[in-house]
Amino acid sequence: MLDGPCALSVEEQSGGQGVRPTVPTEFRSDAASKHRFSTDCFSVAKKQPSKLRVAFRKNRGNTARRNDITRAVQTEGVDVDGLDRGQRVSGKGELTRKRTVVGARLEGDQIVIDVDEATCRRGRVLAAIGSTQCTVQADADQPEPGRHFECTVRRVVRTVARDARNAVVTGDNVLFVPTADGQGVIERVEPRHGVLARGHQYKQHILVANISQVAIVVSANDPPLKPALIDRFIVSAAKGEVGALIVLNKCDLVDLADLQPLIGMYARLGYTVVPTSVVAGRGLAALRRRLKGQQTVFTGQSGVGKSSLLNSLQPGLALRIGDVSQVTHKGRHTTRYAELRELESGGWVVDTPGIRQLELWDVQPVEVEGFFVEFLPFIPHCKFPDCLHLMETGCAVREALHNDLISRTRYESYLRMIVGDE
Ligand SMILES: Nc1nc2c(ncn2[C@@H]2O[C@H](COP(=O)(O)OP(=O)(O)OP(=O)(O)O)[C@@H](O)[C@H]2O)c(=O)[nH]1
Ligand SMILES: [Mg+2]
Ligand SMILES: [Zn+2]
Repeated sequence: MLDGPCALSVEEQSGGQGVRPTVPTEFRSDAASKHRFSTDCFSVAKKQPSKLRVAFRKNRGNTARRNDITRAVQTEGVDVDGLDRGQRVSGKGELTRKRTVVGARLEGDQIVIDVDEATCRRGRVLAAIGSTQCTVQADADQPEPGRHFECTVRRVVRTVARDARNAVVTGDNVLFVPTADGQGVIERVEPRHGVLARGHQYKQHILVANISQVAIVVSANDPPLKPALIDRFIVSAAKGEVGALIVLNKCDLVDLADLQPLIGMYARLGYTVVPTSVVAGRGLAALRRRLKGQQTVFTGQSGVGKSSLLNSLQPGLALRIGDVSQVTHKGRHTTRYAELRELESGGWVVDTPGIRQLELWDVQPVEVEGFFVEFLPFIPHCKFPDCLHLMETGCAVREALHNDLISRTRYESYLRMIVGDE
């Protein structure tokens, strides 16, 4: 469970008139805000600034020591009492370093760089390797529609990103300038809507941007089914404010009757479960229908068949497929980076590398309950308003669990997210 540090703050520079920081959502009193995003960075209310002061992480030179809290306190008097688990003290020159970016404005909490749009083309990032090498597909209404360009990224695009790693990600809508034949430079990343992110080494890692739903792919067997991972993905999708769909692949390996309790449980909670088998050609038409007109990211453990499913849906995709180790029953991490593809039947899909464990990003313990839809009717009946449904007396959620109104598997998933499972 991580609470991400804010690496970026933005100050108004253009005369200071008519601008005030809005109150971050965690300080608002309305009840609904409890289950919504908490935003680290202030947004500007009225006039858009022409210049921004950006406090940025160094993206060149030596990185400041990140873990030497003692030294930081001695030299800079950093307030360590205010730190919680997700935060890190950084040495001088990191969070304090600011740079003026001329010609940029804010949209919500996202910085948009002003560019000469007449000289740029619009496109979508199909794949981003290390945020510096990206394949961009020109949009349908642009010159050379559908053409792929191998693009580098303008340094300012990395500077205004909270973390250079997330400067350009798969799925981004970008403005780029073609340079040599089939090459170009990305000049701007448009504000993102719907992202799938995870925590990685105490930082947010955005896996993919501009998606409308997550297809959580699990296999009925080989590798074995892990319901806890499904629940983590459900929370992650809800946090990213995108829909979730459960794809239960490799149904040819089991008797589907054995999985009915699981399918029924998620169906009762309102999630669509699509049983599929690439081998038997089962469920593919149903899956295709669910993808039509959507921006879907396929995610799940390695070896569950994400790439195989996508290839079966559209054979021309030719995504690489690996086998599952007969010794460890784990996949071999065949897909190495997120790849976006346009479907002929309408919609876009993203194949992603298999993951071992999903670390949730920026999800506070108090908000996890809000992502478990079956808890919601009981939460107002808990004796204590800040009940975390662990051992508190008068907990209506635990009472519902004892009365079989909440499934034990789901409650255990909730517990793991609150107290950790290591
Ligand atoms: N029996 C069976 N095997 C399948 C099915 N779908 C995929 N496989 C096999 O599962 C293995 C892994 O498939 P991939 O498509 O590479 O899995 P992935 O989820 O993309 O894995 P990563 O790229 O490593 O994350 C391959 O040997 C596939 O042939 C299925 O429906 N039934
Ligand atoms: Mg794959
Ligand atoms: Zn409770």
